[in-house]
Amino acid sequence: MAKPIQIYGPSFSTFVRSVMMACELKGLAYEVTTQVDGEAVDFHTPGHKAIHPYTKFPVLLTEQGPIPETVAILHYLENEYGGTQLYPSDPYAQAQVEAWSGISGIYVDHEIVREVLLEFIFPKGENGSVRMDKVEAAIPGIQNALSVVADQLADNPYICGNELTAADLILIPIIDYIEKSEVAKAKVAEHPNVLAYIEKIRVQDFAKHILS
Ligand SMILES: N[C@@H](CCC(=O)N[C@@H](CS)C(=O)NCC(=O)O)C(=O)O
Repeated sequence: MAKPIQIYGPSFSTFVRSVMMACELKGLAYEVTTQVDGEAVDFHTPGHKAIHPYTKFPVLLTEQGPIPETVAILHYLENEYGGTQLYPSDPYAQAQVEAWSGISGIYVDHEIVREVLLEFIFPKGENGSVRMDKVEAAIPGIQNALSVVADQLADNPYICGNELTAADLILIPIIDYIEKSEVAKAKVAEHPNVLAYIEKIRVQDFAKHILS
């Protein structure tokens, strides 16, 4: 029996979740791990730097060596394995998936995850408190990101059209977290199509255990 695919990182990470969902869609057995070659490797240590030069996760651990960066991992899974297709074959459609993977993983991630959600997970205020002034200042960014997503979903059930693609896998965990957050749940509700999008995804088999 083939060894399960090894995903280095914590399962709460949005990008780790993107890779987990890709494995689910492709019917691949996988493990989320903090070990490399059978040895525990703590985050942000030299061992982590050896597999990702900026000590980020996820990193896919393959027989041929580590693959850092979510987009590279998703492409690898697409090229190496069968199962649900995550990238369309038409060049223009594929470029749209690349574009929306970048927009989701860089700009939407920045405005929602880096600027707001991480402040709740790793509060940097006095005595470990959440810096609510920072959070308040970031609300327009959340609104902007949600408007961008809502506009893109205006005519389509998925972020790049009628089919779920790799770009959705990058976006979904971000929208899931922000929709569950007290601070911005109401902002998501202002965009019924974004709310409908995440609610529709949450009940699907590939996502339900990961997003719960
Ligand atoms: N461009 C990277 C971003 C990965 C990333 O920022 N991951 C976060 C977790 S969601 C992380 O590694 N955070 C730890 C850190 O920044 O030290 C990718 O797409 O894989």
